[in-house]
Amino acid sequence: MSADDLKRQAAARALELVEPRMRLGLGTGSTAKHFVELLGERVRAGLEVTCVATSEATQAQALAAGIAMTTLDAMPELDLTVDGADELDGELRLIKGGGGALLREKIVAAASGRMVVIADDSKRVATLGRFPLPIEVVPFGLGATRLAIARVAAAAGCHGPLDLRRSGDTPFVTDGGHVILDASFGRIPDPPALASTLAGVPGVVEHGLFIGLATAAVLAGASGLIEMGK
Ligand code: ABF
Repeated sequence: MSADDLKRQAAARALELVEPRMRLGLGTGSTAKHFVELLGERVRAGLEVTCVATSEATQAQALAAGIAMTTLDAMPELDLTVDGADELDGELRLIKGGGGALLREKIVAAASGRMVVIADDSKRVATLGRFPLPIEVVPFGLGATRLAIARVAAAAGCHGPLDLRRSGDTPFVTDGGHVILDASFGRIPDPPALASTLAGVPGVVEHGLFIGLATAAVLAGASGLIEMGK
């Protein structure tokens, strides 16, 4: 079975958690895309839900699929968000932001009663950090912000290059108009410590460590579905 088939399986399982009239957060990325596609089929068959997207790309996909969309301003509390992840550990701590949508993804997840992660089982790791940690920063003062991040990260036991993400010849720009530094730490020994120290650096808008946000995960692998959390 291909990685894409596994992603679709995880998405299909998460769809079973959706109930009529739920307020949903829709994630971003190739796995979340399957979820939106499958949700669209249910909506066209009569399911009533109202959704908020975590990116412009997901918003466009959901609208095209006929899903009723609103904003987090109009609907600031959500029942359930279903989103992908770049890595997760045994405590449902995540690295997200490989697709560049971490800021909206975190705001939407934090506004949700439940957040279910859908992924293929290659995303599960013993220790977070193999996937470069995305850190969204304002473009002003990028050099100073990068230095400050390197200092606080080293104090939290994390060392490695902080690469400015690019899109072709120019820096990648997020939906919020910021840029992303990808931190190749290799391992993050204490994710909560790093998360709180990064949040205190001026110029850092958000980082891709999601701690205490995911309530469950559905991971699809060759031997079937693994469900974590509640
Ligand atoms: C989003 O999509 C991100 O936070 C994460 O970077 C990515 C996972 O992508 P995929 O499902 O394509 O592996 O959820």
